[in-house]
Amino acid sequence: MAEHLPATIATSIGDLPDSPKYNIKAVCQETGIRPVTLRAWERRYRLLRPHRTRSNYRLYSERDVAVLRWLKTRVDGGLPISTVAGELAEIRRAGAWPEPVPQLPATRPAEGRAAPPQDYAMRLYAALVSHDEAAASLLLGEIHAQYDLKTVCLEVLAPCLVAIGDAWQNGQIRITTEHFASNIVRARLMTLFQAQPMMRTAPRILVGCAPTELHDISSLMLALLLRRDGYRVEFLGQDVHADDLVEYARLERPNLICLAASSESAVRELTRVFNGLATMRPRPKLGFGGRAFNLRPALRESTPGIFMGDTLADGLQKARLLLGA
Ligand code: B12
Repeated sequence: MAEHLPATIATSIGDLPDSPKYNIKAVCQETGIRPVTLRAWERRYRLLRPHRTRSNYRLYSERDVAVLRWLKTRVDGGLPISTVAGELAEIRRAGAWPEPVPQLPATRPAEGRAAPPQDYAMRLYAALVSHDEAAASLLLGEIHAQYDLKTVCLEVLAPCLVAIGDAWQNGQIRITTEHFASNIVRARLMTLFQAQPMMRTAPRILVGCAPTELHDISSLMLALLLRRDGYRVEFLGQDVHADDLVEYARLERPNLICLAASSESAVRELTRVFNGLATMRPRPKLGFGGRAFNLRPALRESTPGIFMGDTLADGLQKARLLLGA
């Protein structure tokens, strides 16, 4: 195919042209969906009705391709196609379209059976500590193609970061190496986060770090997984500004604000923000978690708001309980 399928981001899938243009081979190459899967999705869930040529070959429009990218991203995130098809039908019944998904660089699954996640964590660790960015990037692509997002975050990237932290603490790697490695992982997570479709009508969550807190990778993972679960998530990153966040929340009225803290001083700052937010009416749900609360469980009791759990998986579950699935 001489011409590449559209990589630009329209503001709505509905704005994209619906004229027949691309054959099934081109669409499958571009979206990474296998032809047999695409035909099955069409047949079972009536997701798309591509135009037909005189010889009965399917021809897809730019809009069809954008819908398929949206479906594939949600399915890759771990949702069953039946659920995603239901979501699409609901959005269309409301006369709307899903948010367009930016195109990620294509990743190809490795040949044969996937290695266990801990093997990937260690291979990624080796590539990162030797500053081999090309190898790390290839591995990250492979990992993403093999596992759902939750496994990627919790069973590959998190253990890899912990190993990096331990090596730094033991003097086996230098600070520069730790910074290099964590920035590569963070950049990848940010790309994945931005590639998740944003659900404008879903409950709204702000995720970030307490004032002074710089460890924002775990919050980014949480934001990514919550967005993958269909919530409307904004990621605020490191060191939120206490007074400004309170003002922003008064204007935007999120349903849940979730902040992380890894040290006791960050917990004190978090308490200050939450005391400010507690005067809001209606009051958003205020959630917290992070390393500090795991190292000193007594802090869970003395901090205002809701402890979201020891792990990011607990945090996801708690958000579902608080806001509904
Ligand atoms: C990358 C990194 C940094 C980067 C952060 C970059 C970034 N953008 O995030 C930088 C260089 C900025 C940094 C700085 C520092 N770091 Co640092 N860092 C790390 C490292 C290597 C990885 C952190 C990480 O992302 N881990 C992966 C995540 C997934 O793990 P986690 O945060 O523990 O999260 C788990 C739980 O805590 C929980 N969780 C976390 N957040 C949330 C939120 C919610 C809502 C919920 C429910 C659960 C939850 O879920 C996860 C498990 O599922 C760790 C090593 C480690 N063991 O983690 C050290 C580590 C955290 N850092 C450490 C230290 C000491 C520091 C510094 C003080 C160093 C210094 N002297 O300057 C500063 C502090 C800066 C600050 N003001 O915050 C120590 C902390 C020791 C301690 N007593 O707690 C560690 C453990 C390294 C070590 N082995 O000693 N660091």
